[in-house]
Amino acid sequence: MLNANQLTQIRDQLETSQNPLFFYDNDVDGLCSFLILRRSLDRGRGVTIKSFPDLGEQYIQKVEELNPDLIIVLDKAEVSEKFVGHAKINNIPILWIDHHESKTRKEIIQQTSYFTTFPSAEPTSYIAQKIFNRQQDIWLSIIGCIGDVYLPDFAEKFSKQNPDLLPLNINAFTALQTTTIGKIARKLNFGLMDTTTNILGLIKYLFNCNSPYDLLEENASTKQFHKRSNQLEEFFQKQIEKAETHFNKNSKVLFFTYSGNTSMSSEISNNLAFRHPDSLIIVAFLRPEKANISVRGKNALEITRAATKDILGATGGGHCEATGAMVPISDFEKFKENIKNLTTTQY
Ligand SMILES: [Mn+2]
Repeated sequence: MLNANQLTQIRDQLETSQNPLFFYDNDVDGLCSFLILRRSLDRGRGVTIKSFPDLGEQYIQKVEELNPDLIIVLDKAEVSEKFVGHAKINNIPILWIDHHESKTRKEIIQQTSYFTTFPSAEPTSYIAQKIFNRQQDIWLSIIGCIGDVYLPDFAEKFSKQNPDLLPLNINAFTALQTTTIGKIARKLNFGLMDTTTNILGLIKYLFNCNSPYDLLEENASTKQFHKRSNQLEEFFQKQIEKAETHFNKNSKVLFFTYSGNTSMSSEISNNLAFRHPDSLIIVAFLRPEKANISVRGKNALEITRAATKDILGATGGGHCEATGAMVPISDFEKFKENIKNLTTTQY
């Protein structure tokens, strides 16, 4: 975890800024980090990052449009060189807070104020909470952390006050699949899979929410969020059912592919990993051009790296037991073959 001095440095940079512009990863940890900092500062604009694997150069346009005096990058492992270069030329400092291993070149990272909890890898919404330590934001940090399968140190206190949302003595993995907080985390991930206008509506509402109940409540402001997240929850449950009926129960590797309008490999793989804790889970969303892949289980990172190593244009990375990868569809069979070879020989 970052030390007190680092947290103070971050806080000072944020408080000095008059017009901060936040770029945050398009998931619940990224979203909650942004919300916590935005609520604490009471100023700044936010943009979800939809490019992968890096914060792409297409976001330079947003910087030019909004003319910030500070750029904050949250929960993103990579930032493109052109993006950093543009900020440098325009004298806009970049404050980059993350918890993933980064492959961005050192010389590029050094042009930013870079703070990472890697390799202990506490989520960004945990770091965000520790910067301002506001009691009224703890629930947001809990949701972001559970979404990233991490149980923060303030969870116990939260559980004592809200046993119906997060029971005491539960691990993060189980919490994500079985508790109300876990359900909210997944619903928020689904809520982010919507149009920009609808996401903006949700975020505006979240600026002023006081508790998870404000989000669970059905009202004019949450109507679209519930509609979208229920629709995707239904699709999600269907994929889980499909996966369960297709699996070869004797295999240690559970491979599941699906397609459709929405990629939710991360959510599906988390759920399947919870149901099959001793298996290696590989979930792939097949698109015309490429496959979005999530891997869960022991040695997931090693296996992901090894399986994408000899595939041109493939990217992959993440945490020890939870990774994401992208493979050109033309090489998807090769990826499958690599996994097969790796899991029969080495693991
Ligand atoms: Mn994260």
